[in-house]
Amino acid sequence: MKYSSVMYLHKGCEAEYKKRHDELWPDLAELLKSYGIKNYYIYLDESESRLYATFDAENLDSGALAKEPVMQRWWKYMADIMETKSESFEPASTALQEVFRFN
Ligand code: RM4
Repeated sequence: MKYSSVMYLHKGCEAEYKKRHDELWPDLAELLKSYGIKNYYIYLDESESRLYATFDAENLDSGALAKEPVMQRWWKYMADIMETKSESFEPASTALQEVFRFN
């Protein structure tokens, strides 16, 4: 299954966001892999500072992933440059609906 969502970056943080992902923590990469996440892409719309994310996973337990210490540490690390949910450091996001696919 393909997951797609939009996240909200603080204006002026585009380069820092890319830098942090270019230097993605190896333990986070391992964690995402262990949850079956692959083909993970994040695209930036510079005009709106929006981040469009898409990845593939089967039977993803997103609730369990959200509780993983490495995931929580990463979200906290990213929280100074992204909009987060009010009750946690998890990025605020909106799920995107698939309206077209051409394979
Ligand atoms: C993003 C955000 C997402 C995470 C990726 C790796 O900035 O924190 O939740 O999956 O990084």
